Amino acid sequence: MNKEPLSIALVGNPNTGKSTIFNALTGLRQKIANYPGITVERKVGTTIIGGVLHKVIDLPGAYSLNYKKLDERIAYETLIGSYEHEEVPDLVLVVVDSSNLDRNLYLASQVMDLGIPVMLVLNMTDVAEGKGIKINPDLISSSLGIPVVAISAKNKTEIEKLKGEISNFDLSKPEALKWNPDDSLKEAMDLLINDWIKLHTDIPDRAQAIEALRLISEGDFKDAFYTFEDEGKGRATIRKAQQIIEQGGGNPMAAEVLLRYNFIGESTSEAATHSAQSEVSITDRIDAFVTHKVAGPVIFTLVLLFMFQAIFSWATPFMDMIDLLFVEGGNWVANTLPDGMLNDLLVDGVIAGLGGVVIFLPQILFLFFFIYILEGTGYMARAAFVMDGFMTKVGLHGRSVVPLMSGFACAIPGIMATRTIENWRDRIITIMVLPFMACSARLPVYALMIAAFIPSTTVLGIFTLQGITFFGLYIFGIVMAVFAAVVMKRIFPTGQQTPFIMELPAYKMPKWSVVFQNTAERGKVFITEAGKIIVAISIVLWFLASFPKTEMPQVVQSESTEYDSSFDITENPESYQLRHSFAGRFGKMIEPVIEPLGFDWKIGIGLITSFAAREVMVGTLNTIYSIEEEDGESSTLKEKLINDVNPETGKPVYSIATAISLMIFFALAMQCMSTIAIVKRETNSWKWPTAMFVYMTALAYISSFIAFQIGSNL
Ligand SMILES: Nc1nc2c(ncn2[C@@H]2O[C@H](COP(=O)(O)OP(=O)(O)OP(=O)(O)O)[C@@H](O)[C@H]2O)c(=O)[nH]1
Ligand SMILES: [Mg+2]
Repeated sequence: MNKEPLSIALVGNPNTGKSTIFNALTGLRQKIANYPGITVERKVGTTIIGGVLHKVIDLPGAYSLNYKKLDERIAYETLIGSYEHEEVPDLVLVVVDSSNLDRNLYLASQVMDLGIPVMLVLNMTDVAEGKGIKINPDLISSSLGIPVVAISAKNKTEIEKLKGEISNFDLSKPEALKWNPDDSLKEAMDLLINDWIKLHTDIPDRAQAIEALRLISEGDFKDAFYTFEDEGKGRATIRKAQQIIEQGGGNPMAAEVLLRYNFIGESTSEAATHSAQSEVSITDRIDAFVTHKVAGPVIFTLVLLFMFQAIFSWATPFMDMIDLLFVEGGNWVANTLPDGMLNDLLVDGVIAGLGGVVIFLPQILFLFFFIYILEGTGYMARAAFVMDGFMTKVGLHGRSVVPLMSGFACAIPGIMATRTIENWRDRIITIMVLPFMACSARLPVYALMIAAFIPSTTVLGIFTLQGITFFGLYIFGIVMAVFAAVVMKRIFPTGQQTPFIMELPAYKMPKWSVVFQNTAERGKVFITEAGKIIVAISIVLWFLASFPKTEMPQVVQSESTEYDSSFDITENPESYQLRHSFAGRFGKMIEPVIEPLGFDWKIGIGLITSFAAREVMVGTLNTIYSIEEEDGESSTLKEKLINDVNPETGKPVYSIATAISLMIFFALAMQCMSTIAIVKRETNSWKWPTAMFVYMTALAYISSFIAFQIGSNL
């Protein structure tokens, strides 16, 4: 029994179930999905086994310790003990996909070289069984010389079995290098370790062999954990080590790989047997169609079209219910509380602001529900595969597809997911164009404008004009992202093109508990996070829009010298008050700037507040229009927008041209502080977020200007 608290790291190839095991052990909810490259950060949790509290570290997937990408590097640094000077883990669980043993064991054999206690977790035994693969864990264990446990992480009792193995694990230090490097490789490794690694890093002794092998096959170092006093000498030493191998008749890039595969082959040839059924798997049969050159992109487009049409129409009944709830709730509060400031603040400020946004919860939930299904089934990886050729042409990369698709939910996880892109130039371009993807925060604005101003005519039997406009806005975002990428590709010198290799995972039934929990989680985040900002902004806004109190002049005053030229006898006192409030004056001040886009000062106020977060726009409009509304009347925001009349011209404030111009502005402008912050963090400089803000917002202004000028002159 292990009585000491351990730090246990989970490593393995991408998509092998590390995070699933992590979640089962710790009770946390790391994101999991059926495609490689979900986890891009370390996550730490704890688990109690036999009364002892152990630390568990979930790591991004890696194919090998010779890392190429930022996410793989995090795994490597953790294992060699150079991650923020943290200790090397006490125990490593190498999680492998049992249905794909050979390739998975490559990494396992590298990890074994680190001299850390290793346990092999053969996961997805259920999948392997389905494929007719039989594995003998004991045989693998005896030939590799490490404990092996076979489980399916979906099964609770098997997780308990894993815990039992951890608890009984023998932690004595294993011998290093079970495979035999040949003489020249050994000599080259010694040279690098003694003349370079020991002198210039604090990598512990037992991890030095692995670092030496990495340097030999890479031929260079490009990383943070070296002290670079003597870079030239480092390169020379690596070169010398490579020459030793070349003189022995080997190839420095392949020497380790070949020897290692021999070792794995010998150890496992008997351990896994395939039953002789060579029938084409279901996955292959589906893929013949889904990844087809022509059918693939068509299916991809249809999937998106269906998804956005469904979001739009399925959510409507729920949205009507929420709407009713808030309108009635507002009325109830208005009639129950005594008249006065608190009443106004609650009804016109908080309830109106919040209601304006909560109403979009059903659409947000449907959006995430579909995204989690696409991720859980494994379709996401197909989307990347199908779009790779196109992506490369426009200056992106196959690996950009998944981050871009995540951008439909929110730019922030999308930007994090770009860590799986190897090439810095590809990565930065993907980050810079990603916020064009229509994120869920834009959804409320789009939905409001469409519901109010686009007719709900049926098209082609199942689609509606509203649904198609909605889909069109998503396509517009994609087109702009592509266009921006093409331009940026010209600006930035082309780096070396890295080939696109992404495994297509087997199709799986999504784990429904994961889909529902995650969807609910996102709904909660939307309500609480957006709710917080919106309540705060609503209160401030209510104040700014309600003060200073101004009395509307009486009609008889019209002959007096105090005649207010902007005064209009059809205007009600509430709207007069609003125009003369702080917010109204401010809106009026910026009106000249936004007027050419078709926006009045009320929209202007909304634009300003929405630079904090886009969805705040709707709450702001709701607050403003509620304040303006005559007491006693109450209608939905949609109706208020349709009926709003400009007192100076007597025409409706919103025309279709205004609505379209506004949607275009929201499609293109960089109105999200959190995105700016994450881009700063991921690129480590203010240069990129600043450039992003300027170019996106300028593009938004110009495009809305053109759209409105054309639209209103038709
Ligand atoms: N059938 C089956 N599916 C599993 C099992 N373990 C995990 N999965 C599924 O496999 C997929 C990948 O699981 P993750 O836990 O995200 O894998 P990961 O290793 O963390 O992936 P990366 O973070 O991308 O490296 C998900 O769809 C899981 O639901 C298992 O034992 N059996
Ligand atoms: Mg993971």
